Amino acid sequence: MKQVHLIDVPSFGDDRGTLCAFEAGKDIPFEIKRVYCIYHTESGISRGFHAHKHLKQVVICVSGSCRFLVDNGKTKQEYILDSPDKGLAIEGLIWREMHDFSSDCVLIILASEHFQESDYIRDYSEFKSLCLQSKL
Ligand code: T46
Repeated sequence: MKQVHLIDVPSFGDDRGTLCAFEAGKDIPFEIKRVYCIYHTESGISRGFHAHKHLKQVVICVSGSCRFLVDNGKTKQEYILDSPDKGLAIEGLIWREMHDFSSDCVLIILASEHFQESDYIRDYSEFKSLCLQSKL
């Protein structure tokens, strides 16, 4: 799926622990305008269930794990996010869902735009018809 890819950054471990870094303009394929976190999601709870019209994002799991589903209206793909040195980059018309959060899961999300509810598509049938229109 060309609108979604994993970014791997090197991690530097020594006897003090591990450090890894995502650099704007190098690893992150957009100017970062917003950073938000998702945490304390209880097991059995799922999140997301929407797409974005214009937003680009990179999702990094800095603690624990979750299953992240992406859907371009034709194909669905799942990623297990479980490491701070991997970022899931998403752009374009992609439906996303997050499932199977571990109790210690913390996601940090880097976003290309400020928060705007009007950028969300929260209805799956609207998402599907926009996918069809965008392919015309
Ligand atoms: C996404 C996935 C991965 C704000 O006020 N500011 C913000 O920057 C964000 C992201 C959300 N909000 C408000 C909007 C809702 O009242 O926080 C509340 C929870 O947001 P939502 O239900 O959209 O959260 P998720 O976890 O379903 O989705 C979030 C992002 O909204 C979304 O862009 O791609 O994480």
